[in-house]
Amino acid sequence: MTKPRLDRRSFLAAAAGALLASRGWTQSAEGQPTGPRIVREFLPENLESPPSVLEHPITPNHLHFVRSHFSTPRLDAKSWRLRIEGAVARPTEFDLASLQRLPVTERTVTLECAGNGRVFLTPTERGLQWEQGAVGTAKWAGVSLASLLHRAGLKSEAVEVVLEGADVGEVRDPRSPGPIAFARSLPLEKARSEDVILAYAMNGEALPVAHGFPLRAIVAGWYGMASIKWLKRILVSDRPFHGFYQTFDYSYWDRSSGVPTLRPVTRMQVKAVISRPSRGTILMPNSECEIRGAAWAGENKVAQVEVSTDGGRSWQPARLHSEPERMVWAQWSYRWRVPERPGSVKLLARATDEAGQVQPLERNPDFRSYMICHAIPVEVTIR
Ligand SMILES: Nc1nc2c(c(=O)[nH]1)N[C@H]1C(S)=C(S)[C@@H](COP(=O)(O)O)O[C@H]1N2
Ligand SMILES: [Mo]
Repeated sequence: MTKPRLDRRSFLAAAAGALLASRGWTQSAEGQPTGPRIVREFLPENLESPPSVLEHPITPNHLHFVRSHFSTPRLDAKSWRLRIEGAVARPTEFDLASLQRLPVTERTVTLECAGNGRVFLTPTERGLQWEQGAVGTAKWAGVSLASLLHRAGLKSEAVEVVLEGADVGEVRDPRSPGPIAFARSLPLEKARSEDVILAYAMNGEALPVAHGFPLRAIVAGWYGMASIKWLKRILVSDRPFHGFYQTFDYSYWDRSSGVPTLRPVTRMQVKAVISRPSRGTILMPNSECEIRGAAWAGENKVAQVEVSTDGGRSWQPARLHSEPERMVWAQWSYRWRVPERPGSVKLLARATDEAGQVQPLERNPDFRSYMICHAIPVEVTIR
Protein backbone atom coordinates (compact mmCIF):
# COMPACT_ATOMS: atom_id res chain seq x y z
CA MET A 1 0.00 0.00 0.00
CA THR A 2 1.28 3.46 -0.81
CA LYS A 3 0.83 6.34 1.50
CA PRO A 4 -0.97 9.32 0.00
CA ARG A 5 1.69 11.98 -0.50
CA LEU A 6 1.43 15.66 -1.18
CA ASP A 7 3.72 16.81 -3.93
CA ARG A 8 5.65 20.01 -3.27
CA ARG A 9 3.13 22.18 -5.07
CA SER A 10 0.02 20.93 -3.29
CA PHE A 11 1.93 21.03 -0.03
CA LEU A 12 2.71 24.73 -0.58
CA ALA A 13 -0.89 25.40 -1.62
CA ALA A 14 -2.19 23.65 1.51
CA ALA A 15 0.25 25.57 3.71
CA ALA A 16 -0.76 28.87 2.09
CA GLY A 17 -4.43 27.96 2.52
CA ALA A 18 -3.91 27.20 6.22
CA LEU A 19 -2.10 30.52 6.68
CA LEU A 20 -4.88 32.48 4.97
CA ALA A 21 -7.56 30.64 6.97
CA SER A 22 -5.70 31.36 10.22
CA ARG A 23 -5.86 35.06 9.39
CA GLY A 24 -9.52 34.90 8.53
CA TRP A 25 -8.89 34.80 4.80
CA THR A 26 -10.03 31.91 2.69
CA GLN A 27 -9.75 31.12 -0.96
CA SER A 28 -12.62 32.66 -2.90
CA ALA A 29 -13.53 30.43 -5.79
CA GLU A 30 -12.52 26.81 -5.91
CA GLY A 31 -10.76 25.30 -8.91
CA GLN A 32 -9.98 27.22 -12.04
CA PRO A 33 -11.85 29.94 -13.90
CA THR A 34 -13.81 28.68 -16.87
CA GLY A 35 -13.92 30.01 -20.41
CA PRO A 36 -14.28 30.66 -23.17
CA ARG A 37 -12.95 34.09 -24.06
CA ILE A 38 -15.23 36.43 -25.95
CA VAL A 39 -14.09 37.52 -29.42
CA ARG A 40 -14.40 41.32 -29.58
CA GLU A 41 -12.56 41.54 -32.87
CA PHE A 42 -11.32 38.76 -35.09
CA LEU A 43 -8.51 40.56 -36.93
CA PRO A 44 -6.56 42.07 -35.27
CA GLU A 45 -7.05 39.64 -32.41
CA ASN A 46 -8.97 41.13 -29.48
CA LEU A 47 -10.29 38.70 -26.88
CA GLU A 48 -12.07 39.38 -23.61
CA SER A 49 -11.77 37.20 -20.50
CA PRO A 50 -14.89 35.55 -19.07
CA PRO A 51 -16.15 37.09 -15.76
CA SER A 52 -14.93 34.10 -13.71
CA VAL A 53 -11.27 35.19 -14.09
CA LEU A 54 -12.05 38.05 -11.70
CA GLU A 55 -12.54 35.49 -8.93
CA HIS A 56 -9.06 33.96 -9.15
CA PRO A 57 -5.70 35.50 -8.23
CA ILE A 58 -3.98 34.18 -11.39
CA THR A 59 -5.44 34.21 -14.89
CA PRO A 60 -4.42 31.13 -16.91
CA ASN A 61 -2.74 32.01 -20.22
CA HIS A 62 -5.54 30.56 -22.33
CA LEU A 63 -8.09 32.86 -20.62
CA HIS A 64 -6.03 36.09 -20.36
CA PHE A 65 -7.46 38.93 -22.44
CA VAL A 66 -5.69 39.88 -25.67
CA ARG A 67 -5.51 43.45 -26.98
CA SER A 68 -3.73 43.90 -30.29
CA HIS A 69 -3.86 46.88 -32.65
CA PHE A 70 -2.32 45.23 -35.72
CA SER A 71 -2.02 41.71 -37.01
CA THR A 72 0.13 39.50 -34.80
CA PRO A 73 3.76 39.36 -35.89
CA ARG A 74 5.21 35.82 -35.94
CA LEU A 75 8.77 36.32 -34.79
CA ASP A 76 11.49 33.72 -35.07
CA ALA A 77 13.24 33.26 -31.71
CA LYS A 78 16.57 32.51 -33.44
CA SER A 79 16.82 35.57 -35.65
CA TRP A 80 14.99 37.98 -33.32
CA ARG A 81 17.10 40.73 -31.74
CA LEU A 82 16.44 43.49 -29.19
CA ARG A 83 18.29 46.74 -29.89
CA ILE A 84 19.04 49.38 -27.27
CA GLU A 85 20.12 52.66 -28.82
CA GLY A 86 19.85 56.44 -28.68
CA ALA A 87 21.23 58.38 -25.74
CA VAL A 88 23.27 55.48 -24.34
CA ALA A 89 27.02 55.05 -23.90
CA ARG A 90 26.99 51.49 -25.31
CA PRO A 91 24.31 50.74 -27.92
CA THR A 92 23.67 47.00 -27.60
CA GLU A 93 21.90 44.16 -29.39
CA PHE A 94 20.66 41.15 -27.45
CA ASP A 95 19.45 37.80 -28.68
CA LEU A 96 16.93 35.82 -26.65
CA ALA A 97 19.43 33.31 -25.24
CA SER A 98 21.69 36.03 -23.88
CA LEU A 99 18.73 37.80 -22.21
CA GLN A 100 17.71 34.50 -20.64
CA ARG A 101 21.20 34.12 -19.14
CA LEU A 102 20.81 37.38 -17.17
CA PRO A 103 19.42 37.42 -13.61
CA VAL A 104 15.70 36.59 -13.67
CA THR A 105 13.08 38.97 -12.29
CA GLU A 106 9.70 37.44 -11.51
CA ARG A 107 6.59 39.35 -10.57
CA THR A 108 2.81 38.97 -10.43
CA VAL A 109 1.17 41.91 -12.19
CA THR A 110 -2.41 42.87 -13.02
CA LEU A 111 -2.81 44.32 -16.51
CA GLU A 112 -5.92 46.29 -17.35
CA CYS A 113 -6.66 47.76 -20.76
CA ALA A 114 -7.38 51.49 -20.55
CA GLY A 115 -10.62 50.83 -22.44
CA ASN A 116 -11.89 48.12 -20.07
CA GLY A 117 -15.59 48.81 -19.32
CA ARG A 118 -16.10 51.04 -22.38
CA VAL A 119 -19.44 49.41 -23.23
CA PHE A 120 -20.90 51.02 -20.08
CA LEU A 121 -20.18 54.60 -21.19
CA THR A 122 -23.05 56.87 -22.21
CA PRO A 123 -23.12 58.24 -24.80
CA THR A 124 -21.43 55.33 -26.57
CA GLU A 125 -17.73 55.88 -27.23
CA ARG A 126 -15.92 54.59 -30.29
CA GLY A 127 -13.45 51.73 -29.79
CA LEU A 128 -13.66 48.11 -28.73
CA GLN A 129 -16.77 47.59 -26.61
CA TRP A 130 -15.17 45.79 -23.67
CA GLU A 131 -17.34 44.75 -20.75
CA GLN A 132 -15.23 44.13 -17.66
CA GLY A 133 -12.93 41.36 -18.85
CA ALA A 134 -10.08 43.38 -20.39
CA VAL A 135 -8.09 42.76 -17.22
CA GLY A 136 -6.02 39.82 -15.97
CA THR A 137 -3.17 38.84 -13.70
CA ALA A 138 -0.17 36.69 -14.55
CA LYS A 139 3.21 35.84 -13.11
CA TRP A 140 5.72 37.33 -15.52
CA ALA A 141 9.41 36.39 -15.68
CA GLY A 142 12.22 38.12 -17.52
CA VAL A 143 14.85 40.78 -16.97
CA SER A 144 14.34 44.19 -15.44
CA LEU A 145 14.47 47.11 -17.86
CA ALA A 146 16.52 48.99 -15.24
CA SER A 147 19.30 46.39 -15.44
CA LEU A 148 19.51 46.64 -19.27
CA LEU A 149 19.54 50.44 -19.15
CA HIS A 150 22.28 50.25 -16.57
CA ARG A 151 24.36 48.00 -18.84
CA ALA A 152 23.83 50.29 -21.82
CA GLY A 153 24.75 53.36 -19.74
CA LEU A 154 22.31 56.30 -19.94
CA LYS A 155 23.83 59.54 -21.23
CA SER A 156 23.10 62.76 -19.33
CA GLU A 157 20.80 64.02 -22.13
CA ALA A 158 18.43 60.99 -21.76
CA VAL A 159 14.87 61.99 -20.80
CA GLU A 160 12.56 59.16 -21.91
CA VAL A 161 12.73 55.53 -22.95
CA VAL A 162 10.70 54.61 -26.03
CA LEU A 163 9.62 50.97 -26.33
CA GLU A 164 8.79 49.82 -29.85
CA GLY A 165 7.00 46.68 -30.98
CA ALA A 166 7.54 44.70 -34.17
CA ASP A 167 3.88 45.02 -35.20
CA VAL A 168 3.20 47.69 -37.83
CA GLY A 169 0.08 49.12 -39.41
CA GLU A 170 -1.55 52.17 -40.91
CA VAL A 171 -4.23 53.90 -38.85
CA ARG A 172 -6.97 55.65 -40.82
CA ASP A 173 -8.80 57.72 -38.21
CA PRO A 174 -7.04 59.89 -37.22
CA ARG A 175 -4.55 59.20 -40.02
CA SER A 176 -1.12 57.99 -38.98
CA PRO A 177 2.00 59.14 -40.87
CA GLY A 178 1.92 56.00 -43.02
CA PRO A 179 2.62 52.63 -41.42
CA ILE A 180 3.72 52.94 -37.78
CA ALA A 181 4.87 50.48 -35.14
CA PHE A 182 3.03 50.25 -31.83
CA ALA A 183 5.22 52.26 -29.42
CA ARG A 184 5.03 54.09 -26.09
CA SER A 185 7.48 55.97 -23.92
CA LEU A 186 8.31 55.85 -20.23
CA PRO A 187 9.81 58.70 -18.21
CA LEU A 188 13.27 57.81 -16.83
CA GLU A 189 11.91 57.52 -13.31
CA LYS A 190 9.51 54.70 -14.22
CA ALA A 191 11.93 53.08 -16.68
CA ARG A 192 14.65 52.86 -14.04
CA SER A 193 12.34 51.62 -11.28
CA GLU A 194 11.90 47.93 -10.59
CA ASP A 195 8.35 48.19 -12.00
CA VAL A 196 9.28 47.38 -15.58
CA ILE A 197 10.08 43.82 -16.64
CA LEU A 198 10.99 42.62 -20.10
CA ALA A 199 9.22 39.29 -19.91
CA TYR A 200 9.88 36.09 -21.87
CA ALA A 201 7.66 33.88 -19.68
CA MET A 202 4.05 34.04 -18.53
CA ASN A 203 2.79 31.82 -15.71
CA GLY A 204 5.75 29.50 -16.13
CA GLU A 205 5.33 29.01 -19.89
CA ALA A 206 7.15 30.62 -22.80
CA LEU A 207 5.42 33.90 -23.66
CA PRO A 208 2.48 33.02 -25.96
CA VAL A 209 2.54 34.58 -29.45
CA ALA A 210 -0.60 36.66 -28.78
CA HIS A 211 1.02 38.10 -25.65
CA GLY A 212 4.22 39.25 -27.35
CA PHE A 213 6.55 36.33 -28.08
CA PRO A 214 9.51 36.34 -27.70
CA LEU A 215 9.74 39.42 -25.43
CA ARG A 216 7.37 42.04 -24.08
CA ALA A 217 7.43 44.82 -21.54
CA ILE A 218 5.32 44.63 -18.39
CA VAL A 219 4.91 48.10 -16.93
CA ALA A 220 3.44 47.32 -13.50
CA GLY A 221 0.86 49.79 -12.22
CA TRP A 222 0.15 51.36 -15.62
CA TYR A 223 -2.68 50.58 -18.01
CA GLY A 224 -1.90 47.85 -20.54
CA MET A 225 -0.99 50.08 -23.51
CA ALA A 226 2.43 50.75 -21.94
CA SER A 227 3.32 47.05 -21.83
CA ILE A 228 4.69 46.78 -25.37
CA LYS A 229 4.47 43.30 -26.90
CA TRP A 230 6.85 41.83 -29.56
CA LEU A 231 9.49 44.25 -28.31
CA LYS A 232 12.17 44.98 -30.91
CA ARG A 233 13.76 48.29 -29.95
CA ILE A 234 14.44 50.40 -26.89
CA LEU A 235 15.23 53.94 -27.93
CA VAL A 236 16.57 56.21 -25.21
CA SER A 237 15.38 59.62 -26.28
CA ASP A 238 16.87 63.04 -25.52
CA ARG A 239 13.43 64.67 -25.77
CA PRO A 240 9.84 63.86 -24.80
CA PHE A 241 8.24 61.40 -27.21
CA HIS A 242 4.87 62.36 -28.75
CA GLY A 243 4.00 59.17 -30.64
CA PHE A 244 0.54 58.27 -31.94
CA TYR A 245 -0.37 56.03 -29.00
CA GLN A 246 0.17 58.71 -26.36
CA THR A 247 -1.25 61.74 -28.19
CA PHE A 248 -4.08 60.89 -30.63
CA ASP A 249 -4.75 57.63 -28.83
CA TYR A 250 -4.52 56.80 -25.09
CA SER A 251 -4.55 60.41 -23.88
CA TYR A 252 -6.90 62.31 -21.58
CA TRP A 253 -7.61 65.91 -20.55
CA ASP A 254 -5.75 67.02 -17.47
CA ARG A 255 -6.90 70.31 -15.86
CA SER A 256 -4.34 70.49 -13.06
CA SER A 257 -2.45 73.35 -14.72
CA GLY A 258 -5.63 75.44 -15.11
CA VAL A 259 -5.76 74.88 -18.89
CA PRO A 260 -7.04 71.54 -20.24
CA THR A 261 -3.92 69.72 -21.50
CA LEU A 262 -3.73 66.34 -23.23
CA ARG A 263 -1.61 63.91 -21.25
CA PRO A 264 -0.75 60.30 -21.99
CA VAL A 265 -2.80 57.73 -20.08
CA THR A 266 -0.44 56.10 -17.59
CA ARG A 267 -1.32 54.92 -14.05
CA MET A 268 -4.19 52.52 -13.37
CA GLN A 269 -6.92 54.08 -11.23
CA VAL A 270 -8.44 52.57 -8.10
CA LYS A 271 -11.31 50.27 -9.12
CA ALA A 272 -13.52 47.43 -7.90
CA VAL A 273 -15.74 45.37 -10.19
CA ILE A 274 -18.50 42.88 -9.45
CA SER A 275 -18.10 39.48 -11.11
CA ARG A 276 -21.32 38.05 -9.70
CA PRO A 277 -24.23 38.18 -9.58
CA SER A 278 -24.30 39.19 -13.25
CA ARG A 279 -26.56 41.91 -14.61
CA GLY A 280 -30.21 40.88 -14.79
CA THR A 281 -29.94 37.97 -12.34
CA ILE A 282 -33.26 37.04 -10.70
CA LEU A 283 -32.93 36.38 -6.95
CA MET A 284 -35.33 34.80 -4.47
CA PRO A 285 -36.65 37.02 -1.67
CA ASN A 286 -34.91 36.36 1.64
CA SER A 287 -32.23 34.12 0.04
CA GLU A 288 -28.51 34.49 0.57
CA CYS A 289 -26.45 35.88 -2.28
CA GLU A 290 -22.68 36.04 -2.37
CA ILE A 291 -21.51 39.18 -4.15
CA ARG A 292 -17.99 38.73 -5.51
CA GLY A 293 -15.38 40.55 -7.49
CA ALA A 294 -11.88 41.95 -7.73
CA ALA A 295 -10.29 45.29 -6.89
CA TRP A 296 -7.00 46.93 -7.85
CA ALA A 297 -5.30 50.29 -7.48
CA GLY A 298 -2.31 50.33 -9.86
CA GLU A 299 0.85 51.43 -8.09
CA ASN A 300 -1.01 51.61 -4.77
CA LYS A 301 -2.43 48.93 -2.52
CA VAL A 302 -6.17 48.48 -2.16
CA ALA A 303 -7.12 49.48 1.39
CA GLN A 304 -10.77 48.46 1.38
CA VAL A 305 -13.73 47.45 -0.76
CA GLU A 306 -17.28 48.42 0.12
CA VAL A 307 -20.56 47.15 -1.27
CA SER A 308 -23.88 48.94 -1.58
CA THR A 309 -27.11 47.00 -2.09
CA ASP A 310 -29.27 50.12 -2.29
CA GLY A 311 -27.84 52.00 -5.25
CA GLY A 312 -25.18 53.87 -3.26
CA ARG A 313 -27.16 55.17 -0.26
CA SER A 314 -25.37 52.97 2.27
CA TRP A 315 -22.10 50.99 2.16
CA GLN A 316 -20.84 47.90 3.96
CA PRO A 317 -17.28 46.56 4.01
CA ALA A 318 -16.54 43.50 1.83
CA ARG A 319 -14.10 40.80 2.89
CA LEU A 320 -10.73 40.77 1.13
CA HIS A 321 -9.47 37.25 0.34
CA SER A 322 -5.77 38.09 0.58
CA GLU A 323 -3.52 40.82 1.87
CA PRO A 324 -3.56 43.49 -0.86
CA GLU A 325 -0.30 44.11 -2.76
CA ARG A 326 0.83 46.92 -5.02
CA MET A 327 0.34 46.21 -8.77
CA VAL A 328 -1.89 43.17 -8.12
CA TRP A 329 -5.63 42.80 -7.80
CA ALA A 330 -7.33 41.36 -4.71
CA GLN A 331 -10.43 39.17 -4.71
CA TRP A 332 -13.27 40.11 -2.37
CA SER A 333 -16.76 38.94 -1.40
CA TYR A 334 -19.79 40.03 0.59
CA ARG A 335 -22.66 37.89 1.90
CA TRP A 336 -25.94 39.59 1.20
CA ARG A 337 -29.29 38.69 2.68
CA VAL A 338 -31.65 39.40 -0.22
CA PRO A 339 -34.59 41.54 1.02
CA GLU A 340 -38.13 40.23 1.29
CA ARG A 341 -39.66 42.89 -0.93
CA PRO A 342 -39.75 42.15 -4.69
CA GLY A 343 -38.36 44.73 -7.07
CA SER A 344 -35.12 45.74 -8.72
CA VAL A 345 -31.96 46.57 -6.81
CA LYS A 346 -28.74 48.29 -7.87
CA LEU A 347 -25.59 46.65 -6.49
CA LEU A 348 -22.38 48.67 -6.39
CA ALA A 349 -18.81 48.07 -5.27
CA ARG A 350 -16.20 50.71 -4.66
CA ALA A 351 -12.56 50.47 -3.66
CA THR A 352 -10.36 52.82 -1.66
CA ASP A 353 -6.58 52.75 -1.94
CA GLU A 354 -3.92 53.16 0.73
CA ALA A 355 -3.57 56.86 -0.19
CA GLY A 356 -7.25 57.36 0.68
CA GLN A 357 -8.40 57.78 -2.93
CA VAL A 358 -11.96 56.54 -3.26
CA GLN A 359 -13.29 55.11 -6.50
CA PRO A 360 -15.74 57.68 -7.89
CA LEU A 361 -19.42 57.00 -8.54
CA GLU A 362 -19.56 59.42 -11.48
CA ARG A 363 -17.79 59.20 -14.81
CA ASN A 364 -15.12 61.84 -15.43
CA PRO A 365 -15.69 62.92 -19.07
CA ASP A 366 -12.13 64.33 -19.26
CA PHE A 367 -10.95 60.71 -19.44
CA ARG A 368 -12.46 60.50 -22.96
CA SER A 369 -12.87 56.79 -23.75
CA TYR A 370 -10.18 55.55 -21.32
CA MET A 371 -9.72 54.92 -17.58
CA ILE A 372 -13.28 53.73 -17.03
CA CYS A 373 -12.97 53.53 -13.26
CA HIS A 374 -16.24 54.82 -11.80
CA ALA A 375 -18.46 52.34 -9.96
CA ILE A 376 -20.97 50.84 -12.39
CA PRO A 377 -24.21 49.45 -10.93
CA VAL A 378 -25.28 45.84 -11.43
CA GLU A 379 -29.06 45.72 -11.52
CA VAL A 380 -30.71 42.53 -10.25
CA THR A 381 -34.36 41.60 -9.76
CA ILE A 382 -35.91 40.16 -6.60
CA ARG A 383 -38.90 38.02 -7.49
N1 LIG B 1 3.33 45.78 -29.79
C1 LIG B 1 2.15 45.95 -29.18
N2 LIG B 1 2.10 46.00 -27.85
C2 LIG B 1 0.93 46.17 -27.21
C3 LIG B 1 -0.28 46.33 -27.93
C4 LIG B 1 -0.22 46.25 -29.34
O1 LIG B 1 -1.23 46.33 -30.05
N3 LIG B 1 1.00 46.06 -29.92
N4 LIG B 1 -1.45 46.56 -27.24
C5 LIG B 1 -1.30 47.14 -25.91
C6 LIG B 1 -2.53 47.21 -25.13
S1 LIG B 1 -3.60 48.47 -25.52
C7 LIG B 1 -2.77 46.37 -24.07
S2 LIG B 1 -4.14 46.56 -23.11
C8 LIG B 1 -1.83 45.27 -23.75
C9 LIG B 1 -2.58 43.96 -23.73
O2 LIG B 1 -1.72 42.89 -23.44
P1 LIG B 1 -2.23 41.39 -23.67
O3 LIG B 1 -2.73 41.27 -25.09
O4 LIG B 1 -1.08 40.52 -23.38
O5 LIG B 1 -3.36 41.20 -22.70
O6 LIG B 1 -0.77 45.18 -24.68
C10 LIG B 1 -0.24 46.41 -25.10
N5 LIG B 1 0.94 46.20 -25.87
MO1 LIG C 1 -5.23 48.55 -23.96
